[in-house]
Amino acid sequence: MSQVWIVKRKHLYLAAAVLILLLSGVLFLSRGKILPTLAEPTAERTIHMVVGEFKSTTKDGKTIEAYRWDPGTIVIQKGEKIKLSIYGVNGESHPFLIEGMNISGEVQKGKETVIHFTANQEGTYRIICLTHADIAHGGPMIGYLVVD
Ligand SMILES: [Cu+2]
Repeated sequence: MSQVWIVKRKHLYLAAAVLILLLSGVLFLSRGKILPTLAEPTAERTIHMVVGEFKSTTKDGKTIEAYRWDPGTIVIQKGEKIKLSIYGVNGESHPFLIEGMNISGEVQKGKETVIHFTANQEGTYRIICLTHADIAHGGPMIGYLVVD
């Protein structure tokens, strides 16, 4: 006895339903893969700084120098997660604070200092080395974090 395939309307509906389910499943999964990249603006951004030194000799033979944060100004988006990495090249130690952000730390020669923060308020924040804060003390070692 040979079998005869009888395609009923009911079967077509069932096949269509299964196909729609499979397609929506594939779309849902691929959508899930795209979403994390859409969420990326909240990821932490790394900014690199170096401690350097300007040094010169005046006409009368006097050596003058100033330690510096380099770059001297960084621009941050309001609400952006920041990883600030500071590498100490010149000078043994630079204890610092960031005004208005309740952040402090120390940069040492040959070492990387890393700080994490999110600036939620617009403004210009100074990063100040407490040892070299002005000209009289081998500075001004002051940098500017512009949050905008
Ligand atoms: Cu310093």
